Amino acid sequence: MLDEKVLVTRSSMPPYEEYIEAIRPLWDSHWLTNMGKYHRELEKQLCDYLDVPELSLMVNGHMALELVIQSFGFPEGAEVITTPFTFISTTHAIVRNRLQPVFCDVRAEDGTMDETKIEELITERTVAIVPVHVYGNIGNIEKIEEIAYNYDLKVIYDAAHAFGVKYKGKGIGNYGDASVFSFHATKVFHTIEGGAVASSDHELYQRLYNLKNFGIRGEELVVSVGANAKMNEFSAIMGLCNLNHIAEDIEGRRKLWSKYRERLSEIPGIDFFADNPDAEKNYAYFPILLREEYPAGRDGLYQALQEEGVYARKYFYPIAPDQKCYRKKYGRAEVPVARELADRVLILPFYAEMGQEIQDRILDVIERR
Ligand code: T4K
Repeated sequence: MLDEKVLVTRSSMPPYEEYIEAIRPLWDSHWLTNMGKYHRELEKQLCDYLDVPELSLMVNGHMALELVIQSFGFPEGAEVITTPFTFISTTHAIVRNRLQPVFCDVRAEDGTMDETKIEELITERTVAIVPVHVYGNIGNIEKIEEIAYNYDLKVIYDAAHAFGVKYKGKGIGNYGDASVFSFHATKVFHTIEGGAVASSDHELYQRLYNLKNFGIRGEELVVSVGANAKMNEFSAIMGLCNLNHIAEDIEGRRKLWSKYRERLSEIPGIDFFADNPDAEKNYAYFPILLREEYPAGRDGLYQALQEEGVYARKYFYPIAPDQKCYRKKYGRAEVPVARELADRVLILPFYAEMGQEIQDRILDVIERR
């Protein structure tokens, strides 16, 4: 049993003094939110890091997704093809916009949307495709975008897990009509809570600005009905500090990732998701898939790890359409691959600071079962 609980992840923290020094100017300026100086600086630095021309910061990834979907003005009840194998936020963002999610199955090799099953789901009511770069995996995005182009559909990527991923040498936020990142405390890069939309459509940013700031365009001018989804200055400064350390953080993850892969590859009954050779990874999560040859099975391993104080997670089980809030509403989705992956997947603890010792103990438990 480990002395301390080991959770699936642990927020990276910049050195205490660095953050304290960085927030000190706020005590002079008293300017804490509403697109302040640090908000603007973070947007600028993130455009560089993510290799995107423009970016709109948001209070969190979910609101970014909800508002970007809203910004396209789809008619109520229109259909959006999406993936069942995701965090519930993706589906909620569609449904809370009064749109109908249509679940497309995923690819066994990487958990991303199965591009060969999209066309059969398209109807005259389909308006968009919302795929997810699940765990930072990049699927067949060329084919998805080709289908969208042929049927005049928008492609909005949920890139919550894909911070910093590059595809064919370009920042992943350059693909589709828009991409949404999450900067939640549990992510590779975080602003405590936060998120952003990236798009190459300049007009979209005007609509997003109105949606995230009450539609206010002047002291006496409100041009549209907007929400409040602005990132505050404390969060923006956390982001700026975390960006200073992102390279070493990702390097720490890479080392742990290689060790996990090396030792787990020796164990019968453990599979991994395939890497896309054209994508540069961000080492966001470490998912494994348990097969019958692994005697304890997924749930047995989950339990055995907990007995040793290690809290792995079953992201994403049950799949979104099987959750209580959707089960009755939309009937049973025909997504056997997603259901099978959800039954087999386990996310192992994985964060730069975890260190070799804890990792070895986790690996020992997995090997013993
Ligand atoms: N789309 C996708 C595909 C997503 O995965 C997400 C979020 C979103 C959209 C929405 O983005 P945000 O609105 O969240 O920006 C966690 C995260 O809260 C969530 O951001 C993330 N996906 C999801 C996959 O994981 P939970 O319910 O598992 O969080 P929780 O509280 O159980 O935390 C997990 C572990 O993280 C803890 O065991 C310890 C560690 N942790 C947690 C917190 C809150 C920390 O180290 N520090 C912390 O402050 O959802």
